[in-house]
Amino acid sequence: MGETVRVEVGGGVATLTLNRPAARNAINADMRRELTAAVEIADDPAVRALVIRGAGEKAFCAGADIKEFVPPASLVDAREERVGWRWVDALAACRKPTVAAIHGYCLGGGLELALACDIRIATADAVFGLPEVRRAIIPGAGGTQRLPRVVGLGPALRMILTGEHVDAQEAHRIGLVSEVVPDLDAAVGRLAAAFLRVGPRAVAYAKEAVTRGVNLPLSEGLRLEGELSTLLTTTQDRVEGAAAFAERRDPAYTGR
Ligand code: DAK
Repeated sequence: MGETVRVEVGGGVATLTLNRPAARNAINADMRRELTAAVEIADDPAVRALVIRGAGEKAFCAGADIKEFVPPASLVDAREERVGWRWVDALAACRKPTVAAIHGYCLGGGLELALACDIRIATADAVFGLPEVRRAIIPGAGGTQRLPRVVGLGPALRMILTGEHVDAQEAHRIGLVSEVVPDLDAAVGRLAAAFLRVGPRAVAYAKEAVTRGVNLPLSEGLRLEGELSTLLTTTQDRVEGAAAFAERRDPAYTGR
């Protein structure tokens, strides 16, 4: 892969590292292009989970590269830029578990990226915000839609309308991150180990049931859950899971 995004695959986990530390990993046009390609690594059957991190000590990601904002965009350029951010939705639609492992600044498009992941964990130095209105724009990569769905309307509106930062403790309190950890590597390792223990198809269906279901009326969500749940009763992995339990051994899942 290129220079602005490092991609490493090992032990069933693909790690994407945003790699412009001198610019606080701000997302420029090159990085948008590289992220578009990089998220496709999740399609590799050897990859069971995707982890996103930021290079350097200061930031996960400080958002879109503000230095590329001038001059005012033509409608054509604006549309092109929008297309350049489609990887965020591709990431959100990924069938495998995705984790944003956050340290330092996580702002604007960087927080939107994290919101497109299933799980957000952070170190105590992490700082979160959607400062777009301070730049006279609004969050445009899902922030106005995903943040309220994660933390609720009140805390989301406060963050979006003021552009103010929240620290890791507050982010944890409002449910923006599920865990504040002393050691990001160790915490990522624990999550990765958990993802390697579960049935790959089951985890994909569980994710689908939750992420699609949350936007449906309850009765339709329950129907979706029922259908996916029924489908899983037809798999070899289900038989393997039961056999492994009876034989007191680890299951060897194949995704079939
Ligand atoms: N863009 C470009 N450069 C950035 C940057 C950014 N977002 N953030 C930091 N840098 C650069 C700084 O300019 C500086 O570069 P040099 O001067 O050394 O060349 C270097 O990184 C270090 O920054 P600081 O000196 O400011 O470092 P500090 O540690 O003191 O402060 C900071 C770090 C992250 C708090 C501060 O740099 C900051 O406030 N940065 C801006 C954060 C921000 O406002 N982010 C939101 C941008 S708006 C779209 C979808 C999404 C978006 C747009 C369109 N479409 C679908 C169309 C997203 C928009 C956004 O994210």
